This record gives sequence, C-alpha cells and structure tokens, in this order.
Amino acid sequence: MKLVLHFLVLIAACACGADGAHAHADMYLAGTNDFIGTINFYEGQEAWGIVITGSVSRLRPLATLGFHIHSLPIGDNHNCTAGGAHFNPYNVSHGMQEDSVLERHVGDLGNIEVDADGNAHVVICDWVISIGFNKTRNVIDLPLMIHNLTDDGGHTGHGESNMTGNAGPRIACGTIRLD
Ligand SMILES: *[C@@H]1O[C@H](CO)[C@@H](O)[C@H](O)[C@H]1NC(C)=O
Ligand SMILES: *[C@@H]1O[C@H](CO)[C@@H](O)[C@H](O)[C@H]1NC(C)=O
Ligand SMILES: *[C@@H]1O[C@H](CO)[C@@H](O)[C@H](O)[C@H]1NC(C)=O
Ligand SMILES: *[C@@H]1O[C@H](CO)[C@@H](O)[C@H](O)[C@H]1NC(C)=O
Ligand SMILES: *[C@@H]1O[C@H](CO)[C@@H](O)[C@H](O)[C@H]1NC(C)=O
Ligand SMILES: [Cu+2]
Repeated sequence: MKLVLHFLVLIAACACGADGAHAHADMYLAGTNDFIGTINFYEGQEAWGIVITGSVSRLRPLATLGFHIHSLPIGDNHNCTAGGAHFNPYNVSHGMQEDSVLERHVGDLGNIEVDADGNAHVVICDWVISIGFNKTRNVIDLPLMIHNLTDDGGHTGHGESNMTGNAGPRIACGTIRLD
C-alpha cells in the first residue's frame, strides 16, 4: 500500500509538471550506436524517492536481466565494459533493489523482465538512488547497465554474488543525464 501510494503521488507529480528533477538514459547495445530505448528518472522534491520508467527493445526474449548503475564513464562508443564496478559509494556488499541503503550498492536496481518480443517495460520505485537531492547517492553522468543474465540479489553464495549478483556480460548501457 505504501509503495502504491508513493508511486501514485510521484506519477501525479510527473503528470502535473510539479517541481522535482527529471533525467533520462538513452540506451545502446554494448560498444555500438544502436539505440534501443530510453529510461526516465523522476525525483520528487521532498526526497520522496525516484520513479524509473521506460522501455528498451532488442533484448533476449523472456529473460530476466540484471539492471544496475555502474561507476565509470562509458564514452561516446558506449563501451559498457569501461563502466567499471557497480556504483557503491558506501563500499558495502551487493544486494537486492528492495534492500536498504547500506544493504545494497546504491547502483543495485535488481532486474528487468523481457517479454516474448524482446521488449522490457520498466517501472521501478526506488528510495536509494538520487538524481540530485542527495549528493552522495547522485547517479547523474553514471552509466545505466543491462546484463545478459539474472542478478541473483547478492545472497546466493556464488563467488560473484556479493559483488555483481553474477549477472554476466554487459549487453547494453547508456549514460544518465539530467533533462
Ligand atoms: C572498453 O573498455 C575496456 C575497459 O576500460 C578497455 O579495455 C577496452 O579497450 C575498451 N574498448 C574499446 C573498443 O574502446
Ligand atoms: C571497502 O571494504 C572492503 C571490505 O569489505 C575493504 O577491504 C576496502 O578497503 C574498502 N574500500 C574502501 C575504499 O574503503
Ligand atoms: C564476498 O564473499 C566472500 C566469501 O564469503 C568474501 O571473502 C568477500 O569479502 C565478500 N565480498 C564482499 C564485497 O562482500
Ligand atoms: C544522503 O543519504 C545519506 C544516507 O542515507 C544520509 O545520511 C544523508 O543525510 C542524505 N543527505 C541528504 C542531503 O539527504
Ligand atoms: C546470453 O545468454 C544466453 C543464454 O544463456 C546465451 O545463449 C548467449 O550466448 C549470451 N550472450 C552473451 C553476449 O553473453
Ligand atoms: Cu551491472
């Protein structure tokens, strides 16, 4: 209920053009200029958290794919590998999107679900990342990343789990920019 209410308030704020910050990431297949969609970010002014919405195409059909914000620039050729590790300003272990701020990397946005046509329609409410309200957690100018495998949430004990969620290779990325 809290989440639904929060979401409705933010959507209403977006629709009415209320104060708050807007940003977006144009996404590209790794190492190319092949544009596959845009992910939008809206942060309410009173630290209400963030709504992340948008669609991405040309993904592996019926997959659940890791979705993170990483820490280094990817450059004009969308070199996803150059994006470095997850954005982790508090130097903590990898976690799930639902985890609180010190139980996950700030950049841990969980997974996105791809439909049979290779499209992912993203709607995520997040209370950890910021696009300006919180300077430490600010993700502007950082790369948003889509992986080829499912993020396991950090707690499976697999060797990569507590660092990357074992989400596999990076298949698409795009830099988050203020609108
Ligand atoms: C992409 O980035 C990686 C890591 O920084 C680097 O090793 C590689 O040479 C880069 N590839 C291109 C095509 O720039
Ligand atoms: C991050 O934490 C690890 C232990 O989990 C520690 O070894 C490392 O030095 C820390 N890095 C920074 C920059 O504080
Ligand atoms: C991940 O787990 C391994 C094995 O338990 C541990 O040695 C390592 O310090 C952990 N790393 C992080 C970043 O939590
Ligand atoms: C930013 O987030 C940290 C961790 O949640 C918090 O301690 C700090 O007060 C926040 N800063 C602002 C300006 O809200
Ligand atoms: C992505 O994962 C699928 C299914 O496991 C695999 O067939 C494909 O080769 C992988 N692609 C990349 C780029 O790793
Ligand atoms: Cu990642």
